[in-house]
Amino acid sequence: MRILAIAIATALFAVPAVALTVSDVDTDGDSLISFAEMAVSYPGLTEEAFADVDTSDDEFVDEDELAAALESGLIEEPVD
Ligand SMILES: [Ca+2]
Repeated sequence: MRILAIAIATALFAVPAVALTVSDVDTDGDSLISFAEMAVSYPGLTEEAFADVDTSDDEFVDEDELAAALESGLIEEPVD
């Protein structure tokens, strides 16, 4: 059991790079991130950068777009 616990702890610490989810940024609970919501977590965010993350061009960033942007390094985990 001790080995299993260590393995789980290691796995948890191994994936902090893609830990940010839409629910962390979404403040109105619609499961989408608007520019205004994203700017709260990323104060320096420009509309151009937001448009790069919003690959479907619908003015909202969804879970897939957020994950893709984090994975490609387009955006980083907000530091707070
Ligand atoms: Ca979108």
